[in-house]
Amino acid sequence: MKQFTSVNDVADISKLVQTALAYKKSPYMDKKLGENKTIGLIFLNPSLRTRLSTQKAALNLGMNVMVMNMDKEGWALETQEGVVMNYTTVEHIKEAAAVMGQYCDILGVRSFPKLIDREEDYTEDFFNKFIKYCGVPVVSLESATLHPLQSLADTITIEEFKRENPKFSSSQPKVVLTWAPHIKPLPQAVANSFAEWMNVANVDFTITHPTGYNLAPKFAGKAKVTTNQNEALQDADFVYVKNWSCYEDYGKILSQDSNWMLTNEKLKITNNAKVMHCLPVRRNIELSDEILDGNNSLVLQQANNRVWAAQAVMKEILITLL
Ligand code: AN0
Ligand code: CP
Repeated sequence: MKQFTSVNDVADISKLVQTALAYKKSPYMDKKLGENKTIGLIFLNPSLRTRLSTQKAALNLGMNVMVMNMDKEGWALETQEGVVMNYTTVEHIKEAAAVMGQYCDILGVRSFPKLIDREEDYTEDFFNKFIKYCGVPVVSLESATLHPLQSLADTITIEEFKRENPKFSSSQPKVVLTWAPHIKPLPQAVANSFAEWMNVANVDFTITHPTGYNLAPKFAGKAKVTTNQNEALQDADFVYVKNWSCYEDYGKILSQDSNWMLTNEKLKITNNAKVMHCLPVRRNIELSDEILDGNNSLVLQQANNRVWAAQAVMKEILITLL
């Protein structure tokens, strides 16, 4: 694998999931693979899980890790061509990315969308320029439109649960992605990415959200879509909860309807579904205490699987550098 920015970079998803689950059993089996290799993790936005799980995964592979909080400690980056840099930006991405590429064998980058100009965000302007100028393999730590390390961890979590439950050996699980309320406009990246991965997984996939919250068609793909949450939850085996701001009325909040928050009462409609969320979660806004503290929540298992997802991805990239 030369880069990891979307599901399309993965030649064999099932093999990647197997590799991750093998690392979960034996974290240090490839301790020599990353010897004398350096990964740089560049954050333009906050992070807990991505930052720590990716560092842990790199250490398990024997790599050196450098972390830079670009938003707080780096120079403000310019991305436009041909501008006179007489305002707030101090350094151009052309130099900054090229310099980081000289210090690192692999770079991980997190850069959220600005949620102002849909065209700029959905063409992944920042990410593509970073990839172009750094000259080394890039792992997405969440881009403007996608969060593939999260979706791989989510896929692993569903696969683990399927393996433990014989009923899924003959039938596809029903997976529902449901919008949830939030007080801030959030990226569509986690939802887009989950949809992209579920659309190629062996599952029956439905998306539910209030009117006006359609995801970009290229990510929603062949999923069933309904604005009736109760109808979507019927017989669900997994319910993935996430807020996102509007794609159509770009970056806007059209609803904060608390009826969309998942509760134990709503869970009764489902097939005793397991509940997933990428975290961080605002309790009693996006998800109720009773769900997060209850037996159906898989959120900590998902966070745990972030380590093995990152380790499997780094292995696939490292073997191309040998
Ligand atoms: C971010 C998002 O929704 O993309 C990161 C999630 C992993 N969440 C927040 O900003 C709260
Ligand atoms: N789920 C996730 O990516 O969490 P962080 O934003 O804390 O990294």
